[in-house]
Amino acid sequence: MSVIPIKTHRELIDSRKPGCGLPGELFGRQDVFENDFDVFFNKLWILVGVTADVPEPGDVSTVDIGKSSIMIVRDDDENIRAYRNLCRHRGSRIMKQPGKATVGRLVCPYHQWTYDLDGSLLHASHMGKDFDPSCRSLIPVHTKVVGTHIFVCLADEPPADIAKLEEVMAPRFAPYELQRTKIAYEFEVVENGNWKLVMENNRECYHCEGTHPELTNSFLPEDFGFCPDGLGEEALAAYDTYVARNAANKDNWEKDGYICSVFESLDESVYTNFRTQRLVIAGANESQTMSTKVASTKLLGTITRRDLGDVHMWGHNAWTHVMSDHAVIAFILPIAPDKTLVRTKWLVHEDAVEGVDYDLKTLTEVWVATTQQDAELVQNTHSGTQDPGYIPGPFSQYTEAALDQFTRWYSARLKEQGI
Ligand code: 3BY
Ligand code: FES
Ligand code: FE
Repeated sequence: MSVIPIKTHRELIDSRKPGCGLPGELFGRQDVFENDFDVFFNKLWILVGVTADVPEPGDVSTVDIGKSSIMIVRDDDENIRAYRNLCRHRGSRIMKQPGKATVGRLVCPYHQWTYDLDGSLLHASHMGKDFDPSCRSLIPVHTKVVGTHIFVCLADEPPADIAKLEEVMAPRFAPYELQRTKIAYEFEVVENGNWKLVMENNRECYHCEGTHPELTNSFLPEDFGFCPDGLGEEALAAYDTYVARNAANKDNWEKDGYICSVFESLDESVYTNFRTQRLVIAGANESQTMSTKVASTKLLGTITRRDLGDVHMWGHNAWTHVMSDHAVIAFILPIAPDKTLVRTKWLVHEDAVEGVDYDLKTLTEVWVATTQQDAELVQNTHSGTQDPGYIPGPFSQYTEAALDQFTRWYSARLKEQGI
């Protein structure tokens, strides 16, 4: 009996036909998952939260990233810091489970070693006079806050090109004063699919028209590519109207100083993979709601006009939409080859009052529905890619070019690590 040799991770990547999807084993295999986790979640910058997770000094948000657990802390000087959730004594978790808490000090539940919010060890009993607490501070995690987004990097030497993301995004987010927001709602779903399928799904809107009735009320799939071939006159005229409307909006925004241009840092040489653009919203052009009008009448930051469209930002583990009245920020954390946690947070002005300035259902219904629909799409696709009969098909060069780009970036980042 002949035995088919098992392909390596690299052989599987290199077996991809140009312009087509990845072979199914890259979504299902445990060894591939572990390599992926190490390269894309342990070595690169990832989005893990927002400043409103820890609004006050002493607030702690604990996030599990694979086997690592981190504590995001607001210190007494209001700075955001992150530490490994690891006691420097015998390694107990300091915060026992993921989630949020408020503390005066960080106290290990095992032998009560007590740490200041700045990470220094303040108290450890029974350790004798030769014990030097200054060598036992909590292990810091590299942290970068851009707008309200909290990025961390678990590597010793984090990629320097997060500076580009900060340079491009900080002025785009500035008028919204995203640090003066509160979390109106959080939603978590474990999608039954590989993290790459979750991100691929997010990088195209080919599927939007057929699967996201709520989102396409306000979202324009054309923003993510359009193929004119084979369309009737009516559809072509509608596309021309869309192009003209976009151009008019962009001139109008730029005149008021709102940055609109596309910026992409997606090619094989970059570590911090991201894209941004100010997108036009359908209808009233205000917000991703069923009516396309604002969900919160208390606008963000110093904003006075409602029709600012949607500043979107993709990263390799996240997507964000910032509108005049609210922001939707989502990120993923892989759990297993076929399980990916997706966390979504809706931010409104810190003084906005539910029931007065906004209605929670109006605010959240579009992205709750969209996320549930996407979870089903990802589950179906993951399942299909694990079928022995699966043969990866071609990406649309019009609406799925970003997937090909993502796949090439994925390959390059692994190659650099010898995979
Ligand atoms: O959240 C997003 O931006 C992506 C991009 C296109 C479709 N999708 C909903
Ligand atoms: Fe934390 Fe002992 S393990 S105090
Ligand atoms: Fe979708």
